[in-house]
Amino acid sequence: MVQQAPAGSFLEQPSVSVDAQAPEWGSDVIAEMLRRLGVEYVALNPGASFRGLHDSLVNYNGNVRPGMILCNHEEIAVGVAHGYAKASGRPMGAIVHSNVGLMHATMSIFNAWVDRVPVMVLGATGPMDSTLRRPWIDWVHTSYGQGSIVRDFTKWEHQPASVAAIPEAMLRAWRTMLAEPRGPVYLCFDAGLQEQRLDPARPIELPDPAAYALAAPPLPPPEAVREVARMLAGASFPVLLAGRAARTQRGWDDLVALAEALGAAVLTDFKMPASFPTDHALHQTTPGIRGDEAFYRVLDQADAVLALEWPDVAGTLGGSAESIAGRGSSATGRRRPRLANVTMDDYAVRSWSAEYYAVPAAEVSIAAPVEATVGALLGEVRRYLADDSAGLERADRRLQTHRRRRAELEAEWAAARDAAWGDRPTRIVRYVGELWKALGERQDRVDLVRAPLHWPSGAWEFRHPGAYLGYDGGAGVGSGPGMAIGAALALRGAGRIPVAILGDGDVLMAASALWTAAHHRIPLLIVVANNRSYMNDEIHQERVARTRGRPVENRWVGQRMDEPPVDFAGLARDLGVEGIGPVGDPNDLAEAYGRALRAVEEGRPVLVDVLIARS
Ligand SMILES: Cc1ncc(C[n+]2csc(CCOP(=O)(O)OP(=O)(O)O)c2C)c(N)n1
Ligand SMILES: [Mg+2]
Repeated sequence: MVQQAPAGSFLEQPSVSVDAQAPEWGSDVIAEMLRRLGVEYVALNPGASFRGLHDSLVNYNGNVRPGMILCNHEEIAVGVAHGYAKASGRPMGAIVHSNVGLMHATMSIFNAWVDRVPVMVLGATGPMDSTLRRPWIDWVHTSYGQGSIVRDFTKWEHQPASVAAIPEAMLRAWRTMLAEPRGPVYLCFDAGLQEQRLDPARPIELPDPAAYALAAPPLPPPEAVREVARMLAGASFPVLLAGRAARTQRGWDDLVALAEALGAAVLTDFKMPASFPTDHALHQTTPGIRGDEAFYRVLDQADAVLALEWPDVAGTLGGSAESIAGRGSSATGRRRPRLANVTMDDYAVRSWSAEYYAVPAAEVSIAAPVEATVGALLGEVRRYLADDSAGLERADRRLQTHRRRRAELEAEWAAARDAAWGDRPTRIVRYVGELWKALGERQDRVDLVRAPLHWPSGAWEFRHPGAYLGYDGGAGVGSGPGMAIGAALALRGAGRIPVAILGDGDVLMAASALWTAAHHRIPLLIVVANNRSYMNDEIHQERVARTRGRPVENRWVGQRMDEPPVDFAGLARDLGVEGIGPVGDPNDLAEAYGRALRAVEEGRPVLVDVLIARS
């Protein structure tokens, strides 16, 4: 019997009552293992290649643990799982149809790979035993070695060859995706095996996952930690590059304590989740997708750098605020501070994509999780400085210098904000600043799950882990809506306010995700930063035109999304999400955001379309 879950219940989806039973069909084993692994949700778009599994999830598991999240594109389904894992630290599943669904999902799987986020992708194939194939479609949807299309950007892909082999394969997938560095895995289930009736005389052995401990992550070698502590404590201008550096409050607090003990400047990267309080005096820049002038001014002074899961250390040290404009970043050796690099990335180097970046000239490299390393470093640095009054004094002087510089920066940011506040069309400082103001006393409960590539300084502060979840890993447009909804799903019922500020191009590419938020009653606020253009690429065309002495006025051709403009609020409404806007007048933002935040607090997804300046 299908029952509608009462409004406000945790799962917010139909659950089916079923009696506890032993697996009868091959796919019941998969469903049973998902339950045993504690998978809370699977995001999916249906397909006959996993109709066996679909039946087991509904009629064997009762559509709980995992519950289905219905998506209208596989790219969105995997994006939902990606966002969920980022917000909760727990993986969920995504189920994709044989070959075609997996092909749709590839970009999102790549994103999760680059972002080091665990996602359990389950798929299917028509029967390997050709005598079991239905005419036509099972042949079209059978492929040999299907996982090879995602092999280069998953930690493991596999197709178990019997029902009895499924439990072990699922255990392997689980522990592999959770071992550091984390990442997505793909398991492909033969439709013939899913639909195989099990022989009651030969029961399948079902393991208790608790008996298979996950591997404990490596610890940083004490000698290496001591060396780095010496390097930092002895430096005259140490700098911390805080990348994916603090998942937990403990890690966050340790990093703050380390920076304070050293009087070190801290730089963050907007591609990475929040790791350091942006309103701290030692935070010496705006979190940016690339370094701005303030960022490089700090780096230019560094004589020792500690990089913590930082994306492209060599490129950063060789770069400048302008380096994105041209080709080739590095004047190699432009900056040569002493460098300590803490990253697990050496264990994720593969050949197909180059997200390993250039080899940085690190004096010490530590392949251990950042939080454990920072915790150990903090103890060592404190020990060094306890016996070194001159060192302590230097750290304190740096702290004062950074405080003064931070006050200068804040004055610059405020001046820039004031200058642009009244501009029409609305500038980013205004539409972000107004939202921060509208949040008011709710600021400590907001989690910014996605944001535009450019971020205004001093307009919004991150003060706890999860305050901002970072970018998508692979820089794939269309990832925003799914990831935002997945993060909001993880945060549902936790008293948080998930907010995603997404580009109009990003939303348009995956707009059907809005329906999923409406259908599953997932509260979140989506702000469309609507410049009616693929603006990032207009800017590129302008640069190329300038370099070539060609007319920059043509930069918009093949980039603009007007004539007709997209009515995002109308689109949202059509998909069951409350739509507000377009808001063209910046003075109307406060009211629009106020209304939207009330709706989110009442448990509804809402979209605000904000018309913004093209720049
Ligand atoms: C799948 C994919 N297609 C194309 C691109 C190239 N690209 C990078 S940013 C961008 C523009 C995105 O437009 P929008 O979301 O409106 O943001 P805006 O640049 O206007 O702020 C494009 C097309 C990409 N990164 N990924
Ligand atoms: Mg745009």
